[in-house]
Amino acid sequence: MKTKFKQILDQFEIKGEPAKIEPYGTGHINDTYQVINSNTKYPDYLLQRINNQIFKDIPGLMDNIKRVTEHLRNKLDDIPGSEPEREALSLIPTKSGSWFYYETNNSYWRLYHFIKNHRSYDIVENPAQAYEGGRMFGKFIALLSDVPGGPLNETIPAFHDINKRLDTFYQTLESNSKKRTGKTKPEIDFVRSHGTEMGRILRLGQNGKIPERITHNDTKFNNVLLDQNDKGLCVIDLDTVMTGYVHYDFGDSIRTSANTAAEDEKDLSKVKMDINLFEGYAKGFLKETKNALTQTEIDNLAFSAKLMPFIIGLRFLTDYIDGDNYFKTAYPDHNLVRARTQFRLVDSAEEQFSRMEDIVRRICSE
Ligand code: ADP
Ligand code: GN1
Ligand code: MG
Repeated sequence: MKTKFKQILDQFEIKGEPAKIEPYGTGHINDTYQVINSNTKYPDYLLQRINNQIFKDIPGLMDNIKRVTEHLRNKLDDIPGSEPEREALSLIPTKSGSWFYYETNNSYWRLYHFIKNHRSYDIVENPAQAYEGGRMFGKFIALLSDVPGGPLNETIPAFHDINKRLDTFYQTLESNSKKRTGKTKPEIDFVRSHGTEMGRILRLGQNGKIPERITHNDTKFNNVLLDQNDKGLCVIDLDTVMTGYVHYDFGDSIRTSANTAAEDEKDLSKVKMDINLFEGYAKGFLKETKNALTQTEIDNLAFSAKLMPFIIGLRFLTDYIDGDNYFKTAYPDHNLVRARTQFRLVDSAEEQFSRMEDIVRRICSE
């Protein structure tokens, strides 16, 4: 193992001896590594270099994660049959008692227990998996409805604020500093023609028609781990847990849980909102949340399946035009490909909108 990683791991209260470290997962934001223990009786670990270009207040972010994981563990302790150590992330403290290690070269590191024997999917294969994802993200909101100690820190200001996202997009377009708009006319037109409609959830929130809740805000399907039987195990990637609307979590999940193709599928004929996957996800999510949600929240869930692919497509497109400064990319047009996929999903959700509304209504009346 490289001396650099040895030195970092040595800062944490780990058990056993790290034998191997490998890059891990397909996240777009942090640098993630699996740390294998030389002694199988001790845990493996998940080391992350937190992206401090994106997250400006790392102590505040880590304080959120500490509060949220502690609260989840306390709640799970009271649920018979739960395994709090596998069903909630657990941070390993540093030897000096902090939840992260600041390295002098402007790097912030954290360490979790690695949750063994999990499955993680970038594409959902069947409605039963979608159901489990929905159940897990729904339960996450339910369990976090009473986190003590006041509001969480806002780790990315205005994260899902559509007006701010549109403003940033138009400014980026205006400056066009990387001269990258040549191939994007259809996508720019798509933003222009859909932007106003997408303000609905934010307006409802600003007018006090829907409540703020603690939400996850990044409910991509690979941010929930399943077990070896495809049952929901643990919600991960807690960097964006903060105040939001339930629609952000429901819609962001649908864009991956009900998509028949990968988020960056180039062949748009494969990209579709699958109504059976939608139904599976909605059943799981609403099983855990429907008693707590208001009628207005429920009435707008189907709409969020259009909003979130739109917002995230808009962010991919903005990042493409801006020169790929935010999301990790594997090739030059990657963000543009992702944006096209998301906008295709918006269209597909639009085509099936009344069926989605019917499904939500039916589930809530059962
Ligand atoms: P990013 O913000 O870059 O998406 P994540 O926190 O989602 O980073 O982590 C990246 C990947 O690492 C996840 O998609 C998952 O596969 C894996 N992962 C994260 N935390 C754990 C954990 N505690 N145990 C096992 N795997 C994990
Ligand atoms: C990022 O961190 P990751 O890869 O799970 C992003 C989400 C996007 C997603 C698109 C903090 O999620 O908002 O929806 O990529 N996270 C952040 O795949 O911006
Ligand atoms: Mg992730």
